Amino acid sequence: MSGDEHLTRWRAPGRVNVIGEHTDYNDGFVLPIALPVGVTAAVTDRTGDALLARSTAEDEPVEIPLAKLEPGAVEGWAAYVAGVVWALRGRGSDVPAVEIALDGDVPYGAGLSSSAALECAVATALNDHLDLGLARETLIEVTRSCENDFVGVPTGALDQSASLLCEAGAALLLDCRSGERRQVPLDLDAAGLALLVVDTRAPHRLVDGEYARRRADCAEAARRLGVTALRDVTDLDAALARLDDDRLRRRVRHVVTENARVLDTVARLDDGGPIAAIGPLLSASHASLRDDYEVSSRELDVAVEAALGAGAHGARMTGGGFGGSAIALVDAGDSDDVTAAVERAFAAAGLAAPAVFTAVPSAGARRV
Ligand code: GAF
Repeated sequence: MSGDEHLTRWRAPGRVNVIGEHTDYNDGFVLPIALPVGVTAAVTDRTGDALLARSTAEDEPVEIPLAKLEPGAVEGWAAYVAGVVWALRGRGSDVPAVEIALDGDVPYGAGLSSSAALECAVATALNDHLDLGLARETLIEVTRSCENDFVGVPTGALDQSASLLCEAGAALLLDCRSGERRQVPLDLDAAGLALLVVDTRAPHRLVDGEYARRRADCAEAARRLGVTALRDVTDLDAALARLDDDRLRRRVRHVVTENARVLDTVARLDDGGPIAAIGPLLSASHASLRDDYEVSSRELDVAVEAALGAGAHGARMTGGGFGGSAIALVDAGDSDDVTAAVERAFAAAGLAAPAVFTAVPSAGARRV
């Protein structure tokens, strides 16, 4: 790689979603914060006609001929790099041979958006280095296309939006239908609170088909109800009465009540009352994801129950589920006690020890 003066370095963060789970692909609302952990991408020019991707986490770099960039041609971590270049070129941006070097500290498989952080770091670094002039909204489309069309995981836009649009000290309220958004101040420190992240270390994998099945359930329910997306269900009782499939009824109930909980959460944050008042909404979200949407796991349930038992104001799984991480809103002074209670509960349940850390609402993707 050439000297440092030629480097374009961008860092894009992982995220936790405060509330609004499995609502993004139903045209609904989400409320994520960016984490201090992230992925840094450095871009340099190179001669020839191939892309070179290297990562400090991997032994070998991967070289990908630009002419061979197509879905299925690259596997593993390098697919997220290749997919961003593929999506940029597909929409007419001229991306020549470059070297992209990655470094990161988002725990992999923890449901904290390590792949979106990687995609967004690569996209913002290339946008800057090649002077592509693309707006953040376009970069969300590019990175989501990488994930959906190149890597082949049918996610919504929550993770990429969080990584690209979040600001320090705030949660991002995003309407996934209109793209309308607003920063909602979230000064946990001043409120004497802490948001704990419990990485259950039970690998979260969206590629196993369960995520796609939830999406298919929602699409089918919307079709039977005659609405564009479940976001459009305004009378939940009437909608439930029209569906005779119990599984679809539960999926609909989760999405509709979850959207309402996001808006309630924001209303409580807006009204200047105690931030801790959002706790019961977080816990209700978990119950809904566990019972109606069926995306929780034993580890996530143990984490949530132990945190609540130790005095957390609210707790829930965050992200896609099926493993990954939970969050707990606690009095800052109780952080150690809640952490110890969660660790004890994992040990008592015969589970491997979780990793617990504090989430601080941090900046979205930026040049470093
Ligand atoms: C994963 C997906 F990538 C997001 O798009 C979102 O659907 C989330 O699961 C659930 O809210 O993180």
